[in-house]
Amino acid sequence: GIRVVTFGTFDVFHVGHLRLLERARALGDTLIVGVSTDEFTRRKKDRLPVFSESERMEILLALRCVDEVFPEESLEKKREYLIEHRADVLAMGDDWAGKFDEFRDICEVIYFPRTPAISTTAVIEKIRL
Ligand code: C2G
Repeated sequence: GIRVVTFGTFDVFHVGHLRLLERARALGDTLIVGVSTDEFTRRKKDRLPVFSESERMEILLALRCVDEVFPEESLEKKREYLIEHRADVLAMGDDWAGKFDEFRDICEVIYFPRTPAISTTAVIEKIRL
């Protein structure tokens, strides 16, 4: 079967995350999600996630569209992860458009349009008000 891999933090899970995962899953038979560790998230976003990596992985694994999860520790390991998980397709939201084209030598690389007007930051702001 076709193995699709995607990566992300998926903190404060929302419908933008869900739509991305469902579209990614629809590209193949198995969806494997690399979930950014707390430490990697701190470096990437300059703040700790609201939910811990084990909580975020638990939520993702419970979704019908997700088959497997693994911790993503850095951007530099992306090629390693794609090989290890035998990715046929790498699927990402288009906030990363072009950023992962270097992996087209080992898998198909697809960028999906982001769901407009929803983000973890927007959710945090909405609750804060
Ligand atoms: N997403 C989306 N629409 C939104 C918000 C997010 O389609 N409104 C998608 C993003 O494009 C991404 C996925 O949901 O593909 C996860 O988003 P984040 O948790 O913000 O992931 P990010 O921190 O960008 O991690 O190796 C790359 C990364 O670790 C990406």
